Amino acid sequence: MSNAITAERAVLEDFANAVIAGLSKAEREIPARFLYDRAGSDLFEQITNLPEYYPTRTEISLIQRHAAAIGEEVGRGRTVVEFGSGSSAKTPPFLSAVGAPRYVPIDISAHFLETAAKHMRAAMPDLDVLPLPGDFTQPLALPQAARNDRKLGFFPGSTIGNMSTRESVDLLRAIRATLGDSAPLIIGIDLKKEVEMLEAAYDDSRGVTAEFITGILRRMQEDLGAGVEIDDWAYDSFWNPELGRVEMHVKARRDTAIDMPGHHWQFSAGEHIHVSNSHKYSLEESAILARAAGYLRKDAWTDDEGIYSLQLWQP
Ligand code: AVJ
Repeated sequence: MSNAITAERAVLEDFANAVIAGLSKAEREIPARFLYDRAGSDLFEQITNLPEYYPTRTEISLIQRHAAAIGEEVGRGRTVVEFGSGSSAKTPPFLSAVGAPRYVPIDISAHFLETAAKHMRAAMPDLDVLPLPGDFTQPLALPQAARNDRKLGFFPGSTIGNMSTRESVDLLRAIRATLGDSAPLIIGIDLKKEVEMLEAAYDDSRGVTAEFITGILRRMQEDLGAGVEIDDWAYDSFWNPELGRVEMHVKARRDTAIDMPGHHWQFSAGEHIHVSNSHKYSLEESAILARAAGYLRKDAWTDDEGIYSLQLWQP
């Protein structure tokens, strides 16, 4: 059996186990990482281009504006290690601005990693690209050739927003372990702001986010053969001020059920399944997050409206 098929089976088993565990809890949930299959990743890509979804374009303009100064500050010519590189769309301008000779993109999806590596080699022929497939929530061994390089971590996209603060601290400590004690980290962090702007970003007028989140039910049908009446479910999202996050749920429009071999879950009208979170931090809170993970926040660049930040952390 090929490695690709073995890996795909492991993902499906992981998905099935997570669905069974999550739907059997009192507070029903399905972890957000399962949103990003091929169709889901395409939808997320569309989200990043929506007028209401401010994070991507704001971050791109912050990178354009400040990457050269970042290069001066940390010293040009470091090997850039990107966590969760995905399609690496915003990476080439960053790499040129900081004068990176070598690039190590890390992603759990070997498929996206290969696409990104190909794209990057075509865009920057002089760059040494060493893709590393893996789960960066755990400390990883970097490719041999990059191990003794001066490194610069790059963690854009406000990916930590998906996790609770607890989980973020663990993840950031793993990143610090992967990079070593002397490598600075450039991280994108979305900031707290007016509720209206937050709620619109996660419930856009074209319904792309609704399709993305309810897509978890489609994936359960397609990949697990689950019995789900998709029309019985609606998208529901809201700002949770106590926990400082936008919550994304699917909500039963009427009494309904979900079935999997050996399992039957009943839902009353109005019941929720929690699918995703997007945590937001104030600048002060993000400095505390840095400290908890073993970093000092050296700089935070924000846009004129103060809605998003690009930060430089030093171990
Ligand atoms: C990929 C976690 C940064 O929280 O803004 C966007 C995910 N979900 N719309 C975010 C997401 C719905 C996104 N992150």
